[in-house]
Amino acid sequence: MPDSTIVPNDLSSFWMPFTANRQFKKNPRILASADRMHYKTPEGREILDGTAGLWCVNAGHKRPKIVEAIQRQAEELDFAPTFQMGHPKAFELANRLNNLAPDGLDHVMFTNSGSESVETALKTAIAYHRAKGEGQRFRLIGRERGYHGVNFGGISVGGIVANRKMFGTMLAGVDHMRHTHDPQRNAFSKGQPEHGVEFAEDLERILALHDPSTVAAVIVEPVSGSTGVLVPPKGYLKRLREICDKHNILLIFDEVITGYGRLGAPFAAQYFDVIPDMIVSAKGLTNGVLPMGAVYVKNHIHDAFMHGPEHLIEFFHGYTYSGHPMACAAALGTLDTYEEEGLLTRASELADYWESSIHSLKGHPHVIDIRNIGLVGAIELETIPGEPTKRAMNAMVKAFEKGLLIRTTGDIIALSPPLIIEKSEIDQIFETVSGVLKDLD
Ligand code: PXG
Repeated sequence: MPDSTIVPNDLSSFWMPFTANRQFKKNPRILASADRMHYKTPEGREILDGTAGLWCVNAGHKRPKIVEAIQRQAEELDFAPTFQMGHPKAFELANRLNNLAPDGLDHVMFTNSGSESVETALKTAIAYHRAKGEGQRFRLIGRERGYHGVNFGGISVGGIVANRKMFGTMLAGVDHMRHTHDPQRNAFSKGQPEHGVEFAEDLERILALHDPSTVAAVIVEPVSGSTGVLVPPKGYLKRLREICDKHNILLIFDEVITGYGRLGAPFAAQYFDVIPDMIVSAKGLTNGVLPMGAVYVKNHIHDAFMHGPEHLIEFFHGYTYSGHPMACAAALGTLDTYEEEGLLTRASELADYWESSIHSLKGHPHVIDIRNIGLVGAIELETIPGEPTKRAMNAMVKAFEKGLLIRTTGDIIALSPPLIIEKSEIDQIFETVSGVLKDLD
């Protein structure tokens, strides 16, 4: 019997994540259904998806291959353990992903989110050095303005102040490089900024302080997403790779946003031609349809654990739902869709059009910087004095009223549409944003 005390549309019980709950619940924005490039509100109003959901729906919504794969899987095998057991799709998926990842990262661990993928990679890095007899390498180095999810390891190496300040001491043994944002020299850069390769030398400064022999890994987003789309200066990632190599430190790329085609290659590692020791991923792996993450690991890291008596577990880590059959089915349907439609490279075909479209907003009211790479873009607005985040938040609400979904962080508008977007829809995004900016206080 239904509980008569439950009111179906009461919004109070759900404490919403990363949301201004009181403001939202006074004036909710509800997405009730979705198809390809569009959401629909309960009243049937169409909303163009300018953000691929939360940077995850790379193939667009309600894609038949993915829907069918999930339906079939639910009938065939709902759940199977992957601790000391296996099921076919987990191995099939790992092998398919192997072909996508850069050469040499031939092993993959499954998780259920980007945050879990980050924790998995950080733990693997520390355990790897210990397995090699270098247990003194325990330090982890992240970067200011980095986002690596919300778990304790991730916020420790992360550098977004609001995500850290409420949560006490976090992990010990963590340090941060400076971020690469330099609007004085690089404002309105198209693609990778010219200036800033020398920011990589900040890693050497930190290593000199702690001694390189104490450092296990460096983790960075190749392009920082959540902090407002910070594109790496030319040469910067290559230099980080060189410094890590020189000191036997693992380099981890957090590709939760850049993975699965966002820049025009399967991974940013290939796009920038800089190969890390581990790649952290999630989001686009299943097109956002079911929760799943994957961590790609270089062979020598995997192999370092494959010693000792064969009846013993090699690595004490994993989740109940690592390689969940439903998520594997969704990921396989997603890979089929990406491959059939060439979506993992489509961003490279649209990148020039995207770039000139977003930069046409230069000169609009409040715009102090525009940044882009692949099918990602950011428009930074001048902050209303004393009221940070308000101007961009108002832009988001106005855009939604005009039928466009955008993301904001601080006073930055971030855009990252599904990779199936057409040029006419790119036009629509920027016409709408243009109207919103002209309308803003
Ligand atoms: N690493 C990176 C680089 C991310 O962008 C995570 C880890 C964590 O993933 P999960 O699946 O645990 O959320 C992320 C997530 C935004 C936005 O609008 C970005 C994320 C999540 C929600 C919103 O910037 N990134």
